[in-house]
Amino acid sequence: MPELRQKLRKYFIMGSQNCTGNPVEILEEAIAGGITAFQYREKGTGSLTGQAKLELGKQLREICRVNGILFFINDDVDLVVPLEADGIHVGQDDTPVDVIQRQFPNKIIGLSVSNNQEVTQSPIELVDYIGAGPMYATTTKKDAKTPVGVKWIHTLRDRFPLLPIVGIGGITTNNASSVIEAGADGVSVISAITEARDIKKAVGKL
Ligand code: 3NM
Repeated sequence: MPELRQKLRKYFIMGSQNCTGNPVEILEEAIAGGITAFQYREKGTGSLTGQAKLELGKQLREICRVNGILFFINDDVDLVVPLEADGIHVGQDDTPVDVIQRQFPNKIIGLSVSNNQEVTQSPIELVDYIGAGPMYATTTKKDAKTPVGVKWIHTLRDRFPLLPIVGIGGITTNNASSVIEAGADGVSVISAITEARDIKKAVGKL
């Protein structure tokens, strides 16, 4: 578990819909900058489907494997086996955690929680890490909830002293340190990397 906490420190999430440039090059630059985990999230307007989604996933997966970076799939249960993912991340409205845990007993499972009610209704004991957010306002996820701020990290850390926790949503090179100082093990970001003018520098500052 301490090892997972370290590996979630700089957790880059991306799909082709988030990239103006080549996703493969963006991932390679992010790795050169020092990301520690990657999630393939091919979702929303402009995202790839079917074979194209699988093919890009295979390329990104291979880059992570070669570089020793954890590779996660966002909710896309069907991609876990073909892409040999290390883990899967789900939200409250996705495939239930207990179903995923039974289907993939050896995969890392991440779950998003935004409030106490979601914690109460979730089997946290089956989860390897939690994503807490949105920390700040974000335009990347169209249906993102109201920002909960770093107070939510404090609340979760008090309640789960040893569980790996990552903050997500609206995290930038300027506010990432507040999320870590509040008790998170890592920061999950999309636009802070995909929209950075200098990706390597941006990752360094996260
Ligand atoms: N999940 P950016 S917010 C994928 O609150 C995602 O659960 C969120 O993008 C949640 O780093 C979000 O560009 C988008 O704000 C994160």
